[in-house]
Amino acid sequence: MKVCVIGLGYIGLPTAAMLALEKYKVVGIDINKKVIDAIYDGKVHFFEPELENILEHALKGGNLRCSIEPEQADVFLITVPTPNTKSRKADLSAIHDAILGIGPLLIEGNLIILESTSSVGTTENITSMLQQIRPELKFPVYGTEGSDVDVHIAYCPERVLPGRILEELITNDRIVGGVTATCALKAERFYSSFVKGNCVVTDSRTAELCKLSENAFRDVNIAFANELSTICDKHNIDVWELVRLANHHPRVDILQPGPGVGGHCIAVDPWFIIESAPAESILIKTAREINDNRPNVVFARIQDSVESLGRDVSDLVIACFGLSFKRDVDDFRGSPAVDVVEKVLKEGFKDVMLVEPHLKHILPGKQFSSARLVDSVEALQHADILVLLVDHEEFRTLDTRLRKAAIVIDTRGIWN
Ligand code: SAJ
Repeated sequence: MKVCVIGLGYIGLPTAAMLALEKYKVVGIDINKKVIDAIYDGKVHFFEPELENILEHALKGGNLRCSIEPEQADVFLITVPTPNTKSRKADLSAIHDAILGIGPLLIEGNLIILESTSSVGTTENITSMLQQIRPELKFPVYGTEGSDVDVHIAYCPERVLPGRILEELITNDRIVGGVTATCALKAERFYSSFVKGNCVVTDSRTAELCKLSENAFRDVNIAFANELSTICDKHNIDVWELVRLANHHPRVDILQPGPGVGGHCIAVDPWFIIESAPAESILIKTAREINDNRPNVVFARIQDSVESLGRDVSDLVIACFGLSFKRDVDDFRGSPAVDVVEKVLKEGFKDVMLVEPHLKHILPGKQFSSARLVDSVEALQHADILVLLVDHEEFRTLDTRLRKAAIVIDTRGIWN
């Protein structure tokens, strides 16, 4: 069986490599030729444990090829990015482009699966698009049983955690939402061939909202933890101890407070819900605002600590630990740590040190060019203020007793 995976990013590339090792014939499609050239050189354009290794096996095994043009296949998997526009609207243009690309290639018996995070109703919309592009083929109609169609279409959201993608691709349960009941069963059969978790069948609309709800749930929970953090500051209580104690209750599971929510999923996906039902999404929107405001809260703490030292900012050295959007990844997109450092850089410190094991250099003339990339030891020895922004493994084991700094702002609760 041949699978055409469209979009070779964080989800598409690991999925393509894994399917090739499962003995599917796979062609991976990406509009960026540089991405494809790098893949053939055995290099992955982002860090994910084990991925380069698995990619090498998949390419050597002969079941994986890459191309910039989609080709005919039995199954089309769409794994393209769906970001937000500046005005917080879902940008689904990459999905539409993928549909325009595969529409002319479709033949009877094909299965199309959308995995990209999408607004409610997107799978039905792409089905209507395809019906217009290929009027001679019979496409499914949402809500019907739909056994007599030529092409089956389903929505099966990706749910893997960056840093654990290869494991979770196989072990996570999958939500399989068909445009019709038969579409769901066809897609379920495909996933069951390589997924060890349960494949739970539903309709495409429910599956779309299910994906968005999972990420919005996490966002709301983190916002709750962040709100507790400011309440604890007021009462001079250690929020991490509070959360640890509360979580001893068998039905309480509060997440960890931090400098904000970053990346391209949790901080983005709730806006898909808000856009589609603004009057009804009060809690979800408030949580977004609380989490988006966290870098300002951290920066205000830095300003307070400068004041408490009673020295001019131009006389102080500050060291910020971590820039990525979360621990142990090299992804800086939407990182709250980056937000905080950008504010720090404008403040006029004598020296701004950055410690980030996942950053090789700071390029002259680019973002952070007025900061210095140093190792942990140098930062501990010379900085007057230490700000921990990301809980990378390397920072957990650091002996902060060796520090010169009078002030330590630990936004992740690993040094206290
Ligand atoms: N964060 C906290 N406190 C916590 C947990 C996370 O502040 O207790 C912050 C992180 O530091 C980071 C942000 O939240 O800045 C998001 O990190 P994450 O690890 O929670 O999530 P992502 O964005 O890497 O991946 C999420 C996952 N969704 C859920 O856990 C519900 C993943 O399973 C999804 O596949 C992924 O979004 C996606 O692609 O949608």
